[in-house]
Amino acid sequence: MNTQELKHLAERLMAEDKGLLAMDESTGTCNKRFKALGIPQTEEYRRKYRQLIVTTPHLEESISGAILFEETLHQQTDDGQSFLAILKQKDIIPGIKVDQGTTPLAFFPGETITEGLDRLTDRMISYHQMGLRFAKWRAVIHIETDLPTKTCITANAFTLARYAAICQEAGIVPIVEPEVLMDGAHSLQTCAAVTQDVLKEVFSALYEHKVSLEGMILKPNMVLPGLNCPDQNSTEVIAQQTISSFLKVVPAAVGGIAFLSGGQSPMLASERLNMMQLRYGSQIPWPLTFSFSRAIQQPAMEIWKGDDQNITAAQQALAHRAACNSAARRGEYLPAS
Ligand code: 5MM
Repeated sequence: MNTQELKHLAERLMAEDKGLLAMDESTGTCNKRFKALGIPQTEEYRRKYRQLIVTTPHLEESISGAILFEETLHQQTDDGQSFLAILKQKDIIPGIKVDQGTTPLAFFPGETITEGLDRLTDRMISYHQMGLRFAKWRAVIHIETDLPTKTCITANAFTLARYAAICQEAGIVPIVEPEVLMDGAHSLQTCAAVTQDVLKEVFSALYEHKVSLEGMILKPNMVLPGLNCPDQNSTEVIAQQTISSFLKVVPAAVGGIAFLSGGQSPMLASERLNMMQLRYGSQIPWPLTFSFSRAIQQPAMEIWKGDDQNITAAQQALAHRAACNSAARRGEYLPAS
């Protein structure tokens, strides 16, 4: 493992004013989003959609890296350019989602474990040869009565750490994504407690597995009340609780923190990141940015709807949300824009 090279890569991914674009929806997730908008759920339409994204003008001004799904790696534009080549021309670092999704955790109803460690070393070596320089693995934690269990948290922390070590051995920066879901009626305080418990276990496992913290990026949820919680807290409180939670449990050496949006509206996700930068930007030890999927892509997908005539307008919407999040990273986002 070349720790200096990994650190340098993490620094490039966390470059000032920029963030990450998650465009790594698995086929099932992408098709679900297409179905809701009446877009045909075929490989060709997924290719057209990803072509729209990678050819968006000015995307590189706000985006330092793009997380891809396996299917996209081998796809090309209508005129035969590979998506990977287009991203590299724009100086957007290509990354890859390497987990293979979640499956029920045996004996723990309602909880899941993420799969994908089998032959991961070989896959990493070939991804590196293709020019991919970072990867992503998502673990999912549900909050319900009596959930999450310690067993679920520990099992997911272990697999995240195994994945991260395998990445670094192959010269790939791991994005470590333990997502505490927003689903449910739990309070902000519950989300804060669970998020801290999860991150404590994750960093303990990363330490045990000798993962270089400088050469990794954490992709966490913001600390939020559940979607059905009657008390929806203000942006100020969410920013304060999120930052104070991370200050307790995320080591200062970590290469960066890049939030997932998790189902927040695009505007709220930008507003909350903006507030964190505005109030706490000078006090936090890590670069703090975004790694959104829905909160960047959703408006563009809704405009596109699978129709070529809508490509330009959809690309403008995509570039706009990316620019809004870049502004939020600087603490300069204008709410409701
Ligand atoms: C939580 O999902 C990740 C971030 O996306 P949001 O900003 O929309 O929350 C996202 O990268 C996710 O991991 C990928 O879309 C892959 O998800 P699936 O469910 O397809 O494996």
